[in-house]
Amino acid sequence: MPETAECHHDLHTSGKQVIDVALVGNPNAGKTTVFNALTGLRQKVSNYPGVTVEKITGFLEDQPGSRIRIHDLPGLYSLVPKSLDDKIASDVISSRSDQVDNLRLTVVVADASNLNRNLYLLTQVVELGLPVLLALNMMDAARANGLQIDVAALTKKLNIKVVPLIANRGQGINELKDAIRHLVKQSGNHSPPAGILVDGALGQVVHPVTIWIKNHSQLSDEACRYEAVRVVSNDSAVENWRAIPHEHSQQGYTTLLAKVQEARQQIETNGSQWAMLETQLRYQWVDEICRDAVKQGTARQGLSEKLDRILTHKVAGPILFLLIFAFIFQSIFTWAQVPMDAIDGFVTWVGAHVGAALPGWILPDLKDLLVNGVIGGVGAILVFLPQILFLFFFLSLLEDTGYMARVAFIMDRFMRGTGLTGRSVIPLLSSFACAIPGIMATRTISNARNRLVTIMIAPLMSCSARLPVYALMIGAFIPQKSVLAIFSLPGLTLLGMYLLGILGAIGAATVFKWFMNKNTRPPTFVMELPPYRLPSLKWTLLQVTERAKIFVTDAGKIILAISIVLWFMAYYPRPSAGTLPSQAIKQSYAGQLGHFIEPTIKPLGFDWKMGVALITSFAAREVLVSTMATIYNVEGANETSQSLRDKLRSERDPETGQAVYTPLVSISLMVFFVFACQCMSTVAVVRRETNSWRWPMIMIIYMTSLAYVASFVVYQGSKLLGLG
Ligand SMILES: Nc1nc2c(ncn2[C@@H]2O[C@H](COP(=O)(O)OP(=O)(O)OP(=O)(O)O)[C@@H](O)[C@H]2O)c(=O)[nH]1
Ligand SMILES: [Mg+2]
Repeated sequence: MPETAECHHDLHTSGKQVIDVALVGNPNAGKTTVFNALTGLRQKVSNYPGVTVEKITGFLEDQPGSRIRIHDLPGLYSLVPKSLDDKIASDVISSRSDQVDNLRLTVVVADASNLNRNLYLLTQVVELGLPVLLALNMMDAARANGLQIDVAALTKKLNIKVVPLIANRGQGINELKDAIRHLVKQSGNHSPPAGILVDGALGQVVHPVTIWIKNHSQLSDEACRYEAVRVVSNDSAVENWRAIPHEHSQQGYTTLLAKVQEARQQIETNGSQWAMLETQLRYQWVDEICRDAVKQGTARQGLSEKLDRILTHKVAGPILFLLIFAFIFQSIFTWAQVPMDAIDGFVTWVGAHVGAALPGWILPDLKDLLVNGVIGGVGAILVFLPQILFLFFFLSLLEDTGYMARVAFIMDRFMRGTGLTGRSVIPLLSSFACAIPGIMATRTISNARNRLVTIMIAPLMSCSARLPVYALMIGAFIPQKSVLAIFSLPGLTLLGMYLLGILGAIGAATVFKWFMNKNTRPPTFVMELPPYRLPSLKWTLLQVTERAKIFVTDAGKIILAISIVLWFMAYYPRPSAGTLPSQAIKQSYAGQLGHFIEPTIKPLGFDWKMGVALITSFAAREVLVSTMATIYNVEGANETSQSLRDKLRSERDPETGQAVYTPLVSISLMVFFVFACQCMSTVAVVRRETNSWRWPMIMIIYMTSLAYVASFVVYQGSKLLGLG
């Protein structure tokens, strides 16, 4: 979280002037890896373009009292922004951001294994006139590709400091720190770096425009030439000069237009395209630099290409995707069983012992609150922590290896009908962990309509908060049968819930497309496929621990609060002596509330206890589990040794004596959770990202209706067919 990163250091910096340093570079070049190494923070790093979507700030890890503030920025290919995250980055380094007011140095982080394309951005950045440092990252990958980079020659050609790095192994980081410290000290007297060549014939062609700009600005001669090129090859750059006040009326904006037109005509006569002028010049310059500084040796056979031939294959690709996910969900059940049982035993043990150890003078009510409300409620969720951790672990592995980028590629085909492209897939896949980072990641989508649709469907992807609910229901009611020898029924049921969410998302996107704009064709999807990489186990585990901490603290607070409130509602008013526990809980406030809404949810197969849990889970989904636990604990105060799963299994309708929960009820409940919008944090983020209440409102209404209808169809439909 960026906020914590900033306040952590505020103590050291109060009263002193802070120097800002920005990290820029192409997406997936390793900026965040460099940032983490410089600052000691642990921001999310992953092997696909578009991980970082907001500015993140930390201080250079230094002697105490460092004043060098580093900004990690979203990746970008060019200073002409295309999407929201691009704009955040280009605004900061073009000094248009008021949060970064003392920018003294720009560090361009480049992927050395793809130097030409990465240097393109550098050619634009050096022209901004600030000191620039080139952090040449991924030297290991360059070497593996057979590239030999002559750092000294590169330094000389560019006339800026170049530091070679292997950031993920920490190599070169100390040199980079030294270079940053050195450069920010001597700011003001840096020698200008080399830039693109605007002389000879081209200089002649753009000369009139250069002169006009010179007469209308305070730019240096150099900068005027660069700007002239940009203006000639780019209409929106011309537009920028419209508002410039012009004292010499005959040289006003219309004159500029005429001069630009003339220059463009001349370029066309020479057989070039004016719109390509800037790009061509920059690549010419980059090529010339690389000619001297980079030698192409023999590359190792591309393993990435070989793997891609199978993994992104038209038929094999989607099948492998399903197999991989089936395997993951199955492992979540089997591997998590041992730690789950251990936590379960521990929580039950703590509950029993705390209850027994409390001194006699403590009010029995307070004792019950502690044991059944707090320990019981929070403990019920903790039991599912191992499964959530396994999910995070696998997702993180898939991202770090570069496989997630392939999934975007595979899914692009299936998304076409919805008007979305593979670009929306990565935000959707991040929503498997949590919809909030998923919604943030939509900032990389340049098409505004597609971004909005992706935001609206992201919460349909099953997030980790649904996992405890699925796991409780599947664990209690889906028999451990094997299917086709290698799969198990619980694992497949879980996969089914995730697929149902994906199908729901595709369906909803189709409907949104229909309402919003029927005729636009989806933009073509271009995404760089990163090379496959061996993930670092250490980093993966660090990221998983980080997520676990967030889950326990963030979710823990909500769960604790709701468990306490719920305990009060289930415990009071106290029944008169001799009332049966099942009667007492019915007469409690929670019981009254549950019975009030029972008629609405009965058609879905839910009883009043689930009704209460449904209400509380609108704050956060996993609260369902703690709510059920609290209600059952209060009801059967003396038999806490049973796990919640067993209590659900043995619950009988007091009148008919039949089981309240059947496999069908559990499926109906899971289906409800697949679709329902039960997360206040998501609603808040949608409100922020769309800047209106309209879309979050539409989201709550459409998701909840979808959930109700789907559960209804599943439950009543199966009944009609004589199932369950
Ligand atoms: N081989 C190799 N991999 C690296 C190196 N530095 C970073 N990586 C990996 O490259 C991938 C991208 O790293 P990030 O730091 O997330 O890249 P980024 O530039 O912040 O990406 P965006 O935020 O998407 O723009 C991750 O899988 C890193 O582990 C390096 O020096 N060598
Ligand atoms: Mg990043």
